[in-house]
Amino acid sequence: MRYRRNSTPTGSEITPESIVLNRRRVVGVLGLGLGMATMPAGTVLAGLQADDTPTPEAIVTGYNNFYEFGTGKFDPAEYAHEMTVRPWTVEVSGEAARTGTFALDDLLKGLAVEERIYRFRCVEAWSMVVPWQGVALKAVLEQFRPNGNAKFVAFTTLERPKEMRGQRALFSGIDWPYVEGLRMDEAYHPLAFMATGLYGKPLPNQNGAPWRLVVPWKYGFKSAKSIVRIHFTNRQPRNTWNTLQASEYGFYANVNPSVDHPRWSQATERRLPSTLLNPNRRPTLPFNGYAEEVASLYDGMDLRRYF
Ligand SMILES: Nc1nc2c(c(=O)[nH]1)N[C@H]1C(S)=C(S)[C@@H](COP(=O)(O)O)O[C@H]1N2
Ligand SMILES: [Mo]
Repeated sequence: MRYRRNSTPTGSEITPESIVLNRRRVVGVLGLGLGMATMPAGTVLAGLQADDTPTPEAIVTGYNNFYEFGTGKFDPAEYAHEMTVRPWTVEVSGEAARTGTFALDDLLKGLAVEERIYRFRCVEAWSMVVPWQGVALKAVLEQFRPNGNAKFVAFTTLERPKEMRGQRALFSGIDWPYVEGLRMDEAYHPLAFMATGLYGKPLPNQNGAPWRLVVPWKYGFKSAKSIVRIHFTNRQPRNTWNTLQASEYGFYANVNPSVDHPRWSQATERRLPSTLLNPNRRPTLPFNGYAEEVASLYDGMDLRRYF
């Protein structure tokens, strides 16, 4: 695996000193047995707090939301192997110069693979820290040369009921396929990411193989999995959770501890592993700890309204 040197932003440029000092511990937890000197130059640790350590791999790959395979947290790990991920093609459409159907391998060719250790906060108030590998979302999207009418970009998940038992279920309530979207400037932000792996291995199916969005300052539902379509558009696209329950889930969905979900508080979160006896509760941070990097994207917006 190649890591990009001098990538912007690098961990040392945009992380607090405590995190840089904490690298040895992060590496140790990853079990790589490497000293700080061998930490890949491209590893981005932005937004990590001093007590953030990667969530054990068994939890990251065993406790999932991927409704295409069922609504239970353990359904994806049990059933996602039924999805075929090779070969994988991606349809690109809308306001861009280069549109059409592409093999995923061709889209990834030549892009620098980076490691990003990100906080991940589900709207259900649990959280993890995940060591992802993948490519900057901007590097992916630039290849299509979006034009001036591209104000938003929508991402669509695979729809294949034969391999996705949750899409065969009548009670999910979801209008398949799963769609998420970002404003173009959000999509071009250096922290926006397309993951192709985690813990140094190809992305497991239950985590959204072969590639999935990772937008660390937003609630987890924005990070759509197993993407087969990218659409550039002038208008804010529909997004699945907003369609399902507009009073509970917005389009922006920036992590915001001061705006509660109608049915629970967002002020705190349970960091996995979390149990009844030890909930491992911690305060939720504005923009999930990435405010310094991303808050300016929302200058002039009422963040209580644009939930
Ligand atoms: N296609 C698709 N993408 C999805 C989901 C889903 O149900 N279907 N769930 C979302 C939610 S709510 C969360 S919290 C994350 C979970 O990602 P993980 O299982 O890799 O932790 O995936 C998001 N992406
Ligand atoms: Mo979520």
